[in-house]
Amino acid sequence: MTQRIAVIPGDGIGTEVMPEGLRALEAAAKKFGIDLAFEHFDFACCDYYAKHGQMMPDDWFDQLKDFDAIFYGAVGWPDTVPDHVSLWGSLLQFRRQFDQYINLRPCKLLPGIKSPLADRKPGDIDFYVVRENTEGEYSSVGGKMFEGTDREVVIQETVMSRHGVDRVLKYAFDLAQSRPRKKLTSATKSNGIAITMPWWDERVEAMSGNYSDVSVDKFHIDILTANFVLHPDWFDVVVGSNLFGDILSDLGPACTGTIGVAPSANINPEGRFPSLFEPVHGSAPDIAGKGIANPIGQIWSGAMMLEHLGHAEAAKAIVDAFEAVLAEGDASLLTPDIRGQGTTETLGQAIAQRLAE
Ligand code: GGG
Repeated sequence: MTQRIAVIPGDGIGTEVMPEGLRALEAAAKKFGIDLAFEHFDFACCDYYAKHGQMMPDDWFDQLKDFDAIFYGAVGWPDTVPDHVSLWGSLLQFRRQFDQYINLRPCKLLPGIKSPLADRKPGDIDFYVVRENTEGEYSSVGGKMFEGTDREVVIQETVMSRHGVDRVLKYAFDLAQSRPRKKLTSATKSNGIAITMPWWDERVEAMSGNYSDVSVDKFHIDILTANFVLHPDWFDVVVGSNLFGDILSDLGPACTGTIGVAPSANINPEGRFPSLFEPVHGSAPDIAGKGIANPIGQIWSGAMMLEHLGHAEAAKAIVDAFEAVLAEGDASLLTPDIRGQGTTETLGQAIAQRLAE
């Protein structure tokens, strides 16, 4: 059975790491006899906006809805399109219209990479952030009054629905239950944000009744971020709102040495719509065009995509391959963010070669 993948490199380093993501997927597909058909799209990027005045064509939903998955790079080129315009015109549309309500972001200290935290070794940091992905603080509800005057008022509402919060909590509890430590941490700020966040805590309390074997911790986001740095080994599955999950899933990988390796899966668990796989990092204009971006975030996202599509063995082979290359630590192959002198391509090629062995 052919599985159809929509490939969207996006902006900046997205266009540089995507070929390495595809190289790894092709090597894994060959090794495990998987039939993947890649179709490339030039929208959901700021170049498309420059030509068309919008990030995507009007019929983007129909063009993409029948794919088995979407493989995305990065979005954003603030010199030409304001970041909120590029993000709301592309990635956030995918997440919302394809109801990808889970954003699953593993955070793992990999062999050969030095954590900026003292004395941490692989195994010490190994947790998931489960980010609510379609509502919360990322809402389009709000407005401006008296714009441009000194009476100017701006309002943006946080939107939390029982349906939306319960389904992400259920996913996070299920994930925690499936892991050896069976531990769930919920991120809120219920002392300061006194309506939505205490209500989130109540939903966690209610859901925990169905999972007597899962231990539950609740933290305010401020001390939780401190504990990510001080005690990353405490965490197993961390669940949070759209904004808190976003922040935690940049901070977590930073504690593992580089955000360049962090993958993510934007999942529609029911499979009604395609799920989307992308590195956590953005388009990184500061290093774009230099060929030095770490491709592992894209490659690992490809592994998550394969697992989602039912190819767990091939997904594991990709992870094993990049872990082996990292463990060997040949600095001439590794990218500068992990203390190497290599390029996006040297690291991507080494991983694909290892996969082919
Ligand atoms: N590859 C992910 C990407 O380009 N992210 C850009 C970004 O700013 N994302 C914000 C978000 O994930 O909500």
